[in-house]
Amino acid sequence: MGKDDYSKTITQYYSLLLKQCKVHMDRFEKEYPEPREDFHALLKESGISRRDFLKWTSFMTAALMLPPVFEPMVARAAENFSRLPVVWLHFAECTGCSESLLRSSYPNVDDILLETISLEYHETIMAAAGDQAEKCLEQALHDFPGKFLCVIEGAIPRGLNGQYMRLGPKGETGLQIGKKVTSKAAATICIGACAVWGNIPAARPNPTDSTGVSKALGISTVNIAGCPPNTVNFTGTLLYFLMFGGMPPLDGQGRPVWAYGKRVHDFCERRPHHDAGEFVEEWGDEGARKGWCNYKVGCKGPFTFSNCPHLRFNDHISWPVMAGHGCIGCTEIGFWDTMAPLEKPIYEDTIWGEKTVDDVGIMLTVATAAGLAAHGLFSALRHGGSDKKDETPHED
Ligand code: FSX
Ligand code: SF4
Ligand code: F3S
Repeated sequence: MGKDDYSKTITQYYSLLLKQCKVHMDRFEKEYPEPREDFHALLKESGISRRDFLKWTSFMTAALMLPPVFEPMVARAAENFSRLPVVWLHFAECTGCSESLLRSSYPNVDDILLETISLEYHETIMAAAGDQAEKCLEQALHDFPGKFLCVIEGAIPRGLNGQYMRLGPKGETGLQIGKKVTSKAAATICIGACAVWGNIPAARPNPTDSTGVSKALGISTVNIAGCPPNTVNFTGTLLYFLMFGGMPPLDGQGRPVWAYGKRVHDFCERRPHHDAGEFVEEWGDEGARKGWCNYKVGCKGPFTFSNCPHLRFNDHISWPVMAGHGCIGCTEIGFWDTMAPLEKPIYEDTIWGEKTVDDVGIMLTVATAAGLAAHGLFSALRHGGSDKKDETPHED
């Protein structure tokens, strides 16, 4: 195919996609409740100008890997954000994910979007409690079957048939509530490493036999990984759902490719130091003061797929490496067990012995791109390629 034919095909593809998006949004506006909030009035109240909103729109469109012609659709989806009913469940976790999403001293467009979200049920922030809360949940399942999004924070304990976690006035187990709600949802989004893989609640020896939602309930989930995840990765995924009525392309671990398709190491501002062999050898040494690479003090950036260096946190202020620590790999499969010990480098016990960090990183990149079981490869890395079985109880 020539260059001109290729450009023509791409243009045709995007114009079809745009048409699809418009059809879906027209239908969405007909079928879903009226917006609960005047989004532009809220932006104004928060001091966010029209110009800032347009800047955000083009940033978000590019982040979602869409061409600029989709910017008006991203704006339209943002205006419709408050029409999408959401049921938000909490299982075994620290609630840091909600905290990170909902707390913000200087709200930006993403924070305003989350403020407008139509939360039919959210245990942490809803005023209702006990029976009253239970009624809100039943009402949402009754009013919006097949239309609401189920967002889940936290791992699900499976031990003793789920007895380690009982919730609500009826004392249902996490397993029961999870099944009941997700079976009626349009889609289930796991937010945070706990809901995705189990994380700390599932760390060895995992006495409650906790695991991620997908595995515990035997369903497919969209996984917004991280501990906690970045707000933008969540709002962007919801915007995509509003625009197309489905979830964005996902990688083999259920993570949206637009957010988790690239390695932290490849966009890290300390990468030139890594390539020049300039490493922090111990905390507080000269290298640390000069902002050199944190690989030798345990940075897992070469093994971690996430857009943290681009997006950063807290209104783009900082991210783990910029703050002086290594990336602990919180968006990666089997976190936390697979990344522990957090302040020790990984390559010391790899099957390749003294390979450079980049050699190992490239192998992981190739394996992930090829859709291989990254966990299997990772287990091999962590266990020195011996026959020793991966003992991670939540990842069999
Ligand atoms: Fe887990 Fe989230 Fe880490 Fe905490 O809900 S991903 S422990 S920030 O709170 O689930
Ligand atoms: Fe950055 Fe960590 Fe990679 Fe060093 S190892 S360049 S600190 S991501
Ligand atoms: Fe987590 Fe590493 Fe990003 S620790 S927040 S994936 S930089």
